[in-house]
Amino acid sequence: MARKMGISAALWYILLVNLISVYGLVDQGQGVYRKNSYDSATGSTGSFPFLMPMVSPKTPDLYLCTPIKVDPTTTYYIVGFNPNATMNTAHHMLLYGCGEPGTTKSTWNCGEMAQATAEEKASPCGPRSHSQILYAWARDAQKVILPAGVGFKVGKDSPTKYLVLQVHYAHIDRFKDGSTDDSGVFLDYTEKPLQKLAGTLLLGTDGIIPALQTEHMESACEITENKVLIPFAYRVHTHEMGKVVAGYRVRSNSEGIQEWVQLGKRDPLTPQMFYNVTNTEPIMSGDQLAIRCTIKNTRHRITEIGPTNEDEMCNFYLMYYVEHGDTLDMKYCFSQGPPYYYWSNPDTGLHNIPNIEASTL
Ligand code: IYT
Ligand code: CU
Ligand code: CU
Repeated sequence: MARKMGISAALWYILLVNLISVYGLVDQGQGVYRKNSYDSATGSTGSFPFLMPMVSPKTPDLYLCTPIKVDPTTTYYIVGFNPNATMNTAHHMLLYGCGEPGTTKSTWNCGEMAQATAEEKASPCGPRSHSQILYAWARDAQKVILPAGVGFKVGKDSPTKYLVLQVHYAHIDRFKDGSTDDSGVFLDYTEKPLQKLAGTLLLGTDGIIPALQTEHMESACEITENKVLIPFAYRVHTHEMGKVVAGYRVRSNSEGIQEWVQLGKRDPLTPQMFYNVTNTEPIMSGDQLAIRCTIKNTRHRITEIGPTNEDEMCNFYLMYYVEHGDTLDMKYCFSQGPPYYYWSNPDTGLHNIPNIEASTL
């Protein structure tokens, strides 16, 4: 929430910084890591404020990132996300789990759409680093609590060594007088080991959409790891020409007929947050996961998959947990997309494909 710089804000900031260094889940930069003694003793939940460090963005549509290094001596489990933002200030927020942050700075420009200007910019996570989205906020979305006993593992025993918060500042009028902002998210966490671990799988496509055409951008992967996944949330992402994004679990029944069970289906131009899946039935080895984005190219030229608003994207994030053991080694499921890959290609092993546009499936 935006705050005017003043004595109260300055005091509040000092208090916050103190709070971080004493009760730190994590620390900025190369600080000292302190254990959260009350937490490890009782197994209770702590709340870590992961907020923008009082920034005052000066360019419209800025995507700003700020990192925190997770205390590498301890394993933590994030069990809830409590947003501190309003849509008057922040257009969206994404929380990334990274192996390395995109830069060593305390804030940087990290827009996927940020064009190659003279200005420096970098992705939320470092190049070739482990990277996954843990949380997404838009449009005054409420607090998110993971299912009971489920957590995202971060820190010592996890590839997530840093958390990076991205805030999209669409309108900057309110910062003209020097006001500052501390949008972000309070992370509910525990040090008590949790059996049920949360993970995200990102399905998507590459490809091109011919001028003035509606394309189906499709991808599918078989789960080959011997794990049982309980899906609980999904998020879709396209740019402005996306019409529908849908995801399915595909499983052959005893007659050998493939049954398509919907995991989620949305208009991607509604707020791109995580929503509850439409079906929480387990996903098992041998099942396929299949996604489709329907994209309508209204331009008189080809549109490609790419990072800017002149390009498109087709993404379906599936958030799941496992009852025991580790999350999937498979983190991505991308296809070449149109004009090469379609569900209906003979070599995909997909049959009984639903007529998505016409049906409620
Ligand atoms: C080419 C593409 O589809 N990019 C997506 C998905 C993506 C996300 C992550 C690709 C990689 C990642 O490490 I995390 I490699 C994409 O950029 N999606 C945007 C965000 O920038 C992540 C989105 O809002 O979903
Ligand atoms: Cu945004
Ligand atoms: Cu995108």
